[in-house]
Amino acid sequence: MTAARGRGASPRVVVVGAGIVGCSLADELTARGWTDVTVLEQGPLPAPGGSTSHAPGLVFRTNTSKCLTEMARYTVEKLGRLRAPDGRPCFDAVGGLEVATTPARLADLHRKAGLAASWGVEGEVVGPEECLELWPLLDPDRVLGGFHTPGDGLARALPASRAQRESAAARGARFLDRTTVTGIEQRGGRVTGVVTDKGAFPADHVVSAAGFWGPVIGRMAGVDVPLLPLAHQYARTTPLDALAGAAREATRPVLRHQDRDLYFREHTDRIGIGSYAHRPMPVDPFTVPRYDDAPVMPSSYPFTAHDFAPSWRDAEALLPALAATRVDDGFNGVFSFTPDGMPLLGESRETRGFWLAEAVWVTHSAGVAKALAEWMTEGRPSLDVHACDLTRFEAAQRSPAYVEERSARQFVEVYDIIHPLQPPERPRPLRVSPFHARQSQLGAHFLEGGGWERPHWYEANAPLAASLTLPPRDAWSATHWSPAAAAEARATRERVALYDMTPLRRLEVTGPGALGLLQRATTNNVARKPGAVTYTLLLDEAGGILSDLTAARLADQHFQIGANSPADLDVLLRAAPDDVRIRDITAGTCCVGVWGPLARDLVQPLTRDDLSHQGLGYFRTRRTHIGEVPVTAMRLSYVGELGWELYTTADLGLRLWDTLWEAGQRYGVVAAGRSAFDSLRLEKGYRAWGRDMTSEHTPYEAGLGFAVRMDKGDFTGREALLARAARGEPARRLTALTLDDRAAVVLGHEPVYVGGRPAGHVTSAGYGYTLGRCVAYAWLPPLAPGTPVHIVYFGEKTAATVAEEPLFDPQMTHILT
Ligand code: FAD
Ligand code: THG
Repeated sequence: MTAARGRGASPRVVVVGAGIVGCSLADELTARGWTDVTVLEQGPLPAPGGSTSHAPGLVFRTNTSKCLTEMARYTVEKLGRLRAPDGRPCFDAVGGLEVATTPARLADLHRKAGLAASWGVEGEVVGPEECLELWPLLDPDRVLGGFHTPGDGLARALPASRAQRESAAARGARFLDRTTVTGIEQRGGRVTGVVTDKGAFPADHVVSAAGFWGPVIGRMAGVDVPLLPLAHQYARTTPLDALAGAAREATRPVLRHQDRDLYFREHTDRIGIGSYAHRPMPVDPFTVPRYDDAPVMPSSYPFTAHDFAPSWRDAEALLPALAATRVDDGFNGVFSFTPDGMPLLGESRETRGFWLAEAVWVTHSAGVAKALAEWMTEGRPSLDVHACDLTRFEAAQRSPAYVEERSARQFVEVYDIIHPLQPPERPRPLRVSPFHARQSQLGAHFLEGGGWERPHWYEANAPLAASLTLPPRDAWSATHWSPAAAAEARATRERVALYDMTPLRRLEVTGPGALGLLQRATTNNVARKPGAVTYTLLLDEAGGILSDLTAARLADQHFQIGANSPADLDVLLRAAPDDVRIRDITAGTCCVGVWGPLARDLVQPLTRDDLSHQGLGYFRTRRTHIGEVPVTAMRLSYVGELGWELYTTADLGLRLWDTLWEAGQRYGVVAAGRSAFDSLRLEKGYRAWGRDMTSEHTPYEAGLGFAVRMDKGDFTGREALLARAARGEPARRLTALTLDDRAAVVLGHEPVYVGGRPAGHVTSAGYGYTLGRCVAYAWLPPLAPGTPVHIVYFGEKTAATVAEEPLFDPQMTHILT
């Protein structure tokens, strides 16, 4: 497409929507040299009537997600540099204050302060007096403390949109308002342009930055856009005496009262109040009135005072001075929610050249635009954005029923204290493995991931834990945890356990070009004889880790790939020539991991094939039968024990489980869940992609250099790795730590200090039951084993020590038997 337009010509981009996201994207694209950018907007500029047109613009950067925090940080920096026509910056760093009125919230603010420290956001938990100094209108009897972030504040969304529009226009971008996109044209699976009420616009790339109209634009392109527009109430009070004569729009920090789902900002002599406390009020994006037909603007619905009444009482309780005021004006403003609260970014798998920049807050707008512009112009964003990747939702998770249920839930829970393992309640169960009935009988405590019901531990194993001495846990780390997990870990190390590996993503790569594709797309040498399994990495062009894979060569032209995120399929599909076929076979198949020193005693009698160490060595695969069930057996284990992953089709899964279960009774087999699984892999030092390493890290930094074969010929990322190696030692490493106090635990995302100074953050962590202490992996500068560090967990310091890897079984005696 691009080539047809001649060498050097800038690709033609059409951006749908001139809200803050569309304007920022045009700016970021043109800043990177793409000049043929047309932004089409159905409403009138400068305030076209989408969510941006009335956003109160509060920016709190700290988020559980590092990616969102970095996007917010960039937005704040950029808007701080931009000037509005009145000469003032587009960001006003009045600071942020989140107050606690309950002990649970106060504890959570300490956790949040840890997140802020991990992601490099300045902030501190302050006492009630300091909260009152920052916000004198607060009721002194109500506030237990607060989290103060001096760099947060107010984004001026419309001036910021305008400033970015102007700089984009100066570099050649066109902005056409009162132009409604009505269709997306495509040929051969690629976009070729858009149709509007003012004519057609050819394009090589179309970006939907249409805010809550995203599903409407998506439908034109045949792409699901899993977001739900919801109305959210915002009101402004009548003037307050206490603010009379205020010279500036705002001087006090933006304020959150999350125990009551409220936030506040000043509007010179008034207070603006936003509420998430009311019922979810979904809006159908297909029937939203057009600009000229809307009473105010399309994103603004009439204020429903009765919905606001409880919030008003809560606001008055927090800020008693409000009693002398009332709601002067208010509205129900519409914006987007997704099933997991994260934006929807990236290029569609079905329609190439069709990109989404949807469900983005003002807070993250410039950061999102930068990431997407990098992605479009350079092929990758410099930030790890996998948590925002639109491919993360599978078919069932894109169904309207699912999107409505989950997205409304996100609205309700937006300010709730949510444990990192907490699964949403509905709609469940959604995806289940063939073993689900047996797991339920064993009292599985199911958590959910990727729509799958995943046993975390089994209550049936709780009695086994009675003989174990386990240190007591704090309430937070004891949530979604059970001593049964310790018993399951122990049984895996001492006897044998069955693990449901069904949710592990499986891709089938077949055809004459299969080997060539995997050789070019991944780092290890997979040109080995059928029967070999290879641990290999997917890198991007900059050498960042997109995934770690196992590639099992089942036949000359047939590989089975053990993968991580849905994006892995996209990466391979993009790189695949016509003579390769790639299918995601996860849904129709299943897998049991049988691991432990007695695994061979259990499995060998069930098959006529030789499963001895000589018969099927480590990282080897073969087809065999377990009883009646044809299986593909792969001798590898993420838990560091002898055993196999046994794959079969979904219809035979239950039979496979039952056969193994029955045969295992005399060996004391247990069913074991992810809680034990995670503990065991941490002891063994096996990294979890997405948590321990991402596209922001190279294999050498992540300790995965052993999976890179520089001598095998060219592969994606090789050049970049060479260039980086020439620059010397990596400045940071994924480092194993053990906690000094045997009773201490951390869970991940906590800040790590070396010599008392912030030095990095914990990626994943868990109690190592074999080691008898907590293991934590962390990104840190290179440190010698034995170096003392400390981690901060809920505001408390806990001592830890840099450990030598692997922590468990360095001689491999548990595996090579
Ligand atoms: P929009 O601003 O909605 O822009 C999309 C544009 O696409 C619209 O202008 C629309 O007209 C155009 N469009 C749609 N369809 C077509 C078509 N077919 N053809 C041409 N153009 C089309 N965020 C924060 O970070 N902090 C806050 O404090 C905050 N408070 C909020 C309070 C309220 C009451 C509301 C409603 C939202 C709030 N938000 C806040 C969220 C924030 O406003 C939005 O997330 C953000 O403005 C979305 O920007 P956007 O550019 O993606 O979408
Ligand atoms: N099983 C299968 N595929 C997978 C995983 C799995 N793909 C995704 C993810 N999990 C990959 N992660 C790992 C991590 C470590 C190992 C296997 C998969 C592993 N590593 C050994 C080591 O580091 O010593 C062996 C490496 C080697 O010999 O090259 O076993 O769980 N099917």
